[in-house]
Amino acid sequence: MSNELFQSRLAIIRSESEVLLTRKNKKCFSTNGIFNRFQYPVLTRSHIPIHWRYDLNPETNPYCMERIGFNATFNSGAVKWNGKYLLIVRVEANDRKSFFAVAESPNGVDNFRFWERPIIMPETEDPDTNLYDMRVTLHEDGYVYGVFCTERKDPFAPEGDTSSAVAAAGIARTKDFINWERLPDLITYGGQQRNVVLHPLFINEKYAFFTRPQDGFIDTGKGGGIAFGLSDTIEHAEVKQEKILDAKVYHTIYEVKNGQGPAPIKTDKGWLNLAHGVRNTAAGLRYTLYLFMTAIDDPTNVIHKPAGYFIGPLGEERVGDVSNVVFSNGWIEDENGEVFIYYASSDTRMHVATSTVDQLIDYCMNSPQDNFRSAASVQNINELIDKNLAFSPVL
Ligand code: BGC
Ligand code: BMA
Repeated sequence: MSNELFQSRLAIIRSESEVLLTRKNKKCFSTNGIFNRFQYPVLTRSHIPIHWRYDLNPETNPYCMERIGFNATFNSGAVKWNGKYLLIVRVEANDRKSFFAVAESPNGVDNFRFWERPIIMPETEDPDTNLYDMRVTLHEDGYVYGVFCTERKDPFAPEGDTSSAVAAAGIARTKDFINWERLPDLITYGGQQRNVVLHPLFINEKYAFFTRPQDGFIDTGKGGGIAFGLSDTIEHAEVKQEKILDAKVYHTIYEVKNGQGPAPIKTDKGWLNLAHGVRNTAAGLRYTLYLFMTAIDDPTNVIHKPAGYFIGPLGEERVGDVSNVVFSNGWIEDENGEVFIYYASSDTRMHVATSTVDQLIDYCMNSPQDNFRSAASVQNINELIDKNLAFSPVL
């Protein structure tokens, strides 16, 4: 086997990768004026480093073939760290296993590059089958925490059922995003847990978690809704009581289930919360993102909640491994008040949308709320029309 094939293939693979990794992203015009989308996704499976995929020795890989294939880069935690924008990406290989890896950008919108290796996340005594959807929290105790979903096969699944699983919240902490200390999984009493998020502050001197209790792995059952609860310690985290702060509701975008996105952003008007809501359709589940605000002195008291979704899957975002999904578990508030909202589309790729704290507050405080009936929605529209006609009768 000639070395030429290897060398020429590798040269093409390297130059195409460099073009992708250094491509500038462009902010798109925003008709809604609430946030701006960008022209390109910020991360795709083609961003995965070449040395994770190919054996680079022509002797042992004469055809220059991929030895390990990757399927998707999605649902990423986000944090600004030493002036760089970091995503803690859910990477999924062709074998369907997810793991975490850090990708870094100088400006938050393009030039994201993965660090040298994926994160080596320590296991507990009961090893995880799959890990995903990390929320990063810079806690006032001085640590950076990653809270994520850990999934294991349901030990009580009937014989032949190879799908039923148990989802729980895994907890790990770090000071450099390379070395992680794994702590015991969160104990709760409301069934299964996905979408658990650590609040950045001590509340009543305790660690505080957003949770999402549900009866089964897929079915929320009697549970469901974004909940909140306190734990005495983080080393053996246990939430004895979960209080629902944002329930699922019939005929809304969060009818079937919902969950907190990233840790909330503190503002002088209250906490900004980003969440996902799920409804069922004949074509399967549809995931959209919504925003709401809670009182500054009580993160469980919802004070503003615009009707409907904030970001829904649009155009190419609608298609992927799990189509018709947008999901977010990471955002970054910059020093100048700009907010980078990182969202994945259809369990396939990562995007960014930008806005500002002021715009997001304005959106939350001045958009009408859902009053849960068609007639009430029409009333919201008519109130806006009346206001506009009074202001400018010649419309
Ligand atoms: C998948 C998740 C999904 C969950 C519920 C898991 O096995 O990895 O992406 O959210 O199932 O459908
Ligand atoms: C889940 C989430 C995500 C995923 C979504 C759609 O319940 O936890 O991991 O994006 O389903 O498949």
